[in-house]
Formats: sequence, structure tokens, C-alpha cells
Amino acid sequence: MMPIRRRGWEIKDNEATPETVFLNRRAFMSATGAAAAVGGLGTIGLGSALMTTRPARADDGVLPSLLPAKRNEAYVLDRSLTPQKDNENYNNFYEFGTSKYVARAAQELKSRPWTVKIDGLVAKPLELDFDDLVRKVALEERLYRHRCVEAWSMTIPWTGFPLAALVALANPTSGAKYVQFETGVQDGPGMGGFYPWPYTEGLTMAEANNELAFLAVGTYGKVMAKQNGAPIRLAVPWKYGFKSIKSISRISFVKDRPQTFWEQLQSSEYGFWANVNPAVSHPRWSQAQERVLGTGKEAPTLIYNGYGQYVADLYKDMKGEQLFM
Ligand SMILES: Nc1nc2c(c(=O)[nH]1)N[C@H]1C(S)=C(S)[C@@H](COP(=O)(O)O)O[C@H]1N2
Ligand SMILES: [Mo]
Repeated sequence: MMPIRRRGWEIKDNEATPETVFLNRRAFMSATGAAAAVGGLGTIGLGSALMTTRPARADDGVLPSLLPAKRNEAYVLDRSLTPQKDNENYNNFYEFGTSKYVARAAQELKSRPWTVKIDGLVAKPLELDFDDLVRKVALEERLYRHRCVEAWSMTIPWTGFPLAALVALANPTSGAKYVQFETGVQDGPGMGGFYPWPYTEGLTMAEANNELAFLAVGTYGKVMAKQNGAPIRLAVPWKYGFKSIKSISRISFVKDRPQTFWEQLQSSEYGFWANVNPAVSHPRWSQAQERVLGTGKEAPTLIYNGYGQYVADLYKDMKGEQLFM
């Protein structure tokens, strides 16, 4: 049940989803019938017919006219991009179910019209219409690695803009020490049970202003597929994937460190910092290696997922914190 190393695509899906395994055990332990919340496990495979690249949809708004955005060549990779079909057909989006095959279910997400509410410790709370927001910022493409805490990885061409640009728009007061993100998915078919919905995440102000922190609105030069977190999601590539919250509808500037979705579920396994580190094992598996999706191969995991030159300084005075969990 607790594989230390897993091999490519040979493994069964229910072994490839440690986050699910944890939740499933909780469900079995629960006397309240919450097992229904992980009912998706029983249907693995049924929803797995591949979603193919979609044409622009009627509800895509202004974004298609701004794409493709120019690639920012500063962010280089040492591996090839994950095939788009893998990126769009092997997802974590618990609001739509615990299986990896939620692409079809996620098409129910109503991603337009969409507003991002900005509140908390700011000069003036804002409600930004998604179309207005993407017109206001300078979109660019960045190639980033993505490392899930479950020991698999992808390499993704995102289109979006630096989170720092949104922080500047928000104009937080000096009392703001953290940024909290909340997902706008209110009634996904996977929601219910013991999960602390809505999905929330958080960063320090310094992390949010780091040049790597990115708000993505597109992938592979196109409008982002719904299963990847349309219309706007975070990409913080030096942290485990669960920090990169999807379908954001609220960003709050706060004084105290926010409690995140995963922290509330199991803080000893999925903490606030969640920086990638091959030397710090998850309590139930090693983080030394990763399955590089689309290749059938494993590769060594890198400290800060290879982004130490950008982010290591953020943590140099935080020795007492659980930075890698
Ligand atoms: N709202 C929301 N955001 C989420 C998740 C989720 O279940 N709900 N899963 C996270 C996890 S665990 C990962 S690995 C990535 C997966 O993103 P992808 O499916 O686009 O590869 O999204 C993250 N963001
Ligand atoms: Mo993940």
C-alpha cells in the first residue's frame, strides 16, 4: 500500500494516487457514511476516454484574441514538454472527483463570466472581471516544471502573468503578510463529505512577489482546458502541485498565515510550505524520484524542483519551519 518507488504507467491508478489513498482510508474509518465522498474510486477507467484539443468555445471571451502570447525565454527547461493529451487527461481536481480522469466531469465548470474578488488588507477591495483583468496585464508564455506531491511530474507551457502584477493592482497595506486564494468551484460533483471546501491555498507576500509565482490563464498557447483550472490558476513550480490552486475566484490579503485545504485535512503530510525536496520523504513514500508523465521514465527530483536560484533565499532565515512538507 505504501510503494517507495513506482514505475511509469504500469501501475494501477488506485496505487498512483496517494492523496486518494489517504482520503479513502479516512472514509473507511469514518462511521458517518462519508465514504460516498470518494465514490469516484469505483469508476476509474470509465471516464478516461481522451479529451482532445478543443476549438475556442463560445464562452472563451476576449482571451483567444490575446493568444498566443510571446514566450519569455528566461525560463528554460532541461526536459521536453509533456504531451498536451497527458496534461489534459491526467488531472487532480478534487471538486470533480478523486480519480485522475475528471476531464469530462470538469466540462461542467462554468468559467465565464468569472470574477476575481480581491479583499482583505487592501487600499480598496476590487471585483475584477476576468476579461478586464487579462486585458490589463501583459500576457506571456513560460515553460515550467510541475511536481505533484504524489511523485509524478509534467512540464507545461503556461500562458499568464506574474502574480506580482496582481499584487500591485491590489495595492495591499503594510499589514498584509500572506495571500490567501480561494477556488470558485461551488458545486462540483466531487464536493461534499469531510473535505474542508472550498479549496484554499496561501503564500507569504514574499513568495507571491517572487518572479516565478505565476497566474496562468492558458496552456499550450491556447485557452486553458477546464480540467486544468480555467479560467485562472496559480503556478508555483518550486512547490508541490497542490499549492497551485485552480479556478481562483478570490484573493485575500491577510495578517495571519491562512489554513489551507490540505493542511486542514492532514497537516503532517501536506503543509503550508510544501517546497519540493528530494531528501525529505513524504510520511508514506520517498520524494527522491518522480515519474515524468508521458515518458514512461523516472528522473531524480531536484531541490525546489530545480528553481533554487530563484527561491532559496526566501527561506534562508526560516530554519525552524517545516519548509519541505
Ligand atoms: N481547486 C483545486 N486546485 C488544485 C487541485 C484541486 O483538487 N482543486 N489539485 C492540485 C494538485 S494536487 C495538483 S498536482 C495540480 C494538478 O494540476 P493539473 O491537473 O492541471 O496538472 O492542481 C492543484 N490545484
Ligand atoms: Mo498534486
